[in-house]
Amino acid sequence: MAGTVLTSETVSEYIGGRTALRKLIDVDGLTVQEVGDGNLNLVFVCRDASGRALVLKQSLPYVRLVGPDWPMTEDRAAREAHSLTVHGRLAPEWVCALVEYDDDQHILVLEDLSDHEVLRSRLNRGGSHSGAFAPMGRLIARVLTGTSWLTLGEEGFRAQASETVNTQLCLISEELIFTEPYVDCGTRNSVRSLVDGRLETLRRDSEWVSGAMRMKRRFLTVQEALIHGDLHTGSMFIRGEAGAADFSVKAFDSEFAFYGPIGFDLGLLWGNILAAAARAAAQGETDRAVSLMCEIETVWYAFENELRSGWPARMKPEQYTDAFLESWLDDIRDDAWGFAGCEAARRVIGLAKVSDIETLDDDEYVRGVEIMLGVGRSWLVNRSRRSFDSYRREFSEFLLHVVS
Ligand code: SR1
Ligand code: MG
Repeated sequence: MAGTVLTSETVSEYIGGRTALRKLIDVDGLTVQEVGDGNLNLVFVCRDASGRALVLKQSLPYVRLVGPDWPMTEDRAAREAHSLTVHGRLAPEWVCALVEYDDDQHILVLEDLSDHEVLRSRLNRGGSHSGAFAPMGRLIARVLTGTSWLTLGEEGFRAQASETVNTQLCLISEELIFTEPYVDCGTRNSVRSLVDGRLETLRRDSEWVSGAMRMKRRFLTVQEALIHGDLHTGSMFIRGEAGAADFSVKAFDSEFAFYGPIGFDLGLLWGNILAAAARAAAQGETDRAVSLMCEIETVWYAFENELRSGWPARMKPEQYTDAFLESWLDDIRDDAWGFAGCEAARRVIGLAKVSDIETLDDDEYVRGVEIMLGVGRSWLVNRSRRSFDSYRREFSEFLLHVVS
């Protein structure tokens, strides 16, 4: 079956042909459902008669969202398998487990998380976000601690970084996040005509455009850790309510992983928290919007505390002093604001939009877009040494202006 694209009909045969998988699931009477709702891959949930389940994810040689006209390396599956393995070792409680990886057919076999839901879906229907974000802040810190030169040493770090280059997937991010929203590329951007004027004003805003180009430079040139590369609320599974015994939060879908700026993972998460808050505000749920926005700080302090707790174990403390840590944290936070601002804009303007905003009715959409573009612009342009107090105040001012 080498080189073939899986279908619901061929999955049983595939599993039956792999010794390790046959021990985990019974292929007789297997039910198979294709559930891929992402932009790139095929995803099959396979369940046997006794309820045992596995998930198979296969990279296609093109971008699923667009079709064969946009070819894409299947090697992204290897990038995902590697990052899941590394991140899973550092934080097994918060990372979807990789069961097996088939490099020939670019198939990842993953733990079944059908009893979880995608966080974005939960947020869109007004569900609880309590407890959802702190684990991601902690995961990002563990990834930074565990994959940076401070742990691997300079030589090991460079070797890892060069083995995990992910050129085509990074190019997607460079184009969709840092280029196309800022220069009208024509075909791939779109907004409802109701906000055309808003977008035209922004495009004439040279501070906004040059702010984004500065972030593109950071994305292209900073190598800090093996980042997830696409960590948003649609790349997080959640189960149960905070405090309950079955509560669980897991990151998945790390095919964009590469050695990049750690603030990118924080910033993407923040930009998507803003999308959830903008949705709530646009629907008149201002208290919920404000409480969602508090999750930005939650992510940060979880990240910062986890990083500080691993700090004593770093290599070469005589070089990497406590003062270095403080300035590094400041730099990471500045990066995160800038990346969050870019993420907010691209999720409204660019090809890969978010359901938080896209499923709003027209009146709500105009309000939601105003918040995403306005708050996002401010984060991007005024990112340097920005305080959490000021982002909270500013969001409340936006609410007054946009929602009242
Ligand atoms: C063509 S891929 C578009 C987007 O989907 C992924 O989830 C990433 O967010 C990417 O930017
Ligand atoms: Mg994805």
